[in-house]
Amino acid sequence: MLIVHHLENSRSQRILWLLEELGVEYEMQRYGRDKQTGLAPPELKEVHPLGKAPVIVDNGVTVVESGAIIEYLVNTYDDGRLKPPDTAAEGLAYTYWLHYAEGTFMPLMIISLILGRIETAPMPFFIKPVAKGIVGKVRDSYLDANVQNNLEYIEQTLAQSQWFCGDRFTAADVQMSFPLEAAEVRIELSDDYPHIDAFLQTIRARAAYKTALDRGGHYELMGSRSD
Ligand SMILES: N[C@@H](CCC(=O)N[C@@H](CS)C(=O)NCC(=O)O)C(=O)O
Repeated sequence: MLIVHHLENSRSQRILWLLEELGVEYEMQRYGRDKQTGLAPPELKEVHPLGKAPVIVDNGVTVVESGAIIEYLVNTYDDGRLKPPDTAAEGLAYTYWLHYAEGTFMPLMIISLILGRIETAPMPFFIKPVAKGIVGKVRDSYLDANVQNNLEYIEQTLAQSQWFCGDRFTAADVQMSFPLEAAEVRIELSDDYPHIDAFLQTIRARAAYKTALDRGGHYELMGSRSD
């Protein structure tokens, strides 16, 4: 039986969703985050040295890294529904978005999370304005423009077709769901990015997404509108 090591409120939620879309049976091992740090518990290091989620174990093979897990699952269990042919233009788009999610977009969300943590960290009162000044500088000189640029790019993509690889739903949409849910925690998407907002509403209406939510447990991403 395939095992998914699932960390609450995390990227591994989309792996549960993909498994539901594929109709693959799986067992779930659920881990809670440390209440103060938000980090994964040490037990996850027993599954893989990096101690991050998601991790899957299938037939004795351990697979980590969301994109690699998605490729493995689609190559092993899909009947051609969730991946466009390699030769088609959609095939290139599929590979692109599968990598883009973690390679380009998520680092911006992590920077945003860390800056938010610095702003709210307990520190001597005379350090606070200095810390806030540095955080503000990083936001103004790098983060905000990059997040906006990327969201505009994604918005244009979804204005042209309903899904990331054209008119059909693929596993690249599953991979892209998490970055967009992370962005949604920080930015009111419906104002400036109506197609991204519609994408999120559409995936949430899918039966497999809902089943995965029921199985994965409470799902609430870290970050806030001020991060
Ligand atoms: N790029 C990796 C990122 C893995 C990752 O950072 N996972 C987060 C969950 S959203 C995690 O395990 N965080 C807990 C921690 O860092 O202790 C992937 O997509 O699998």
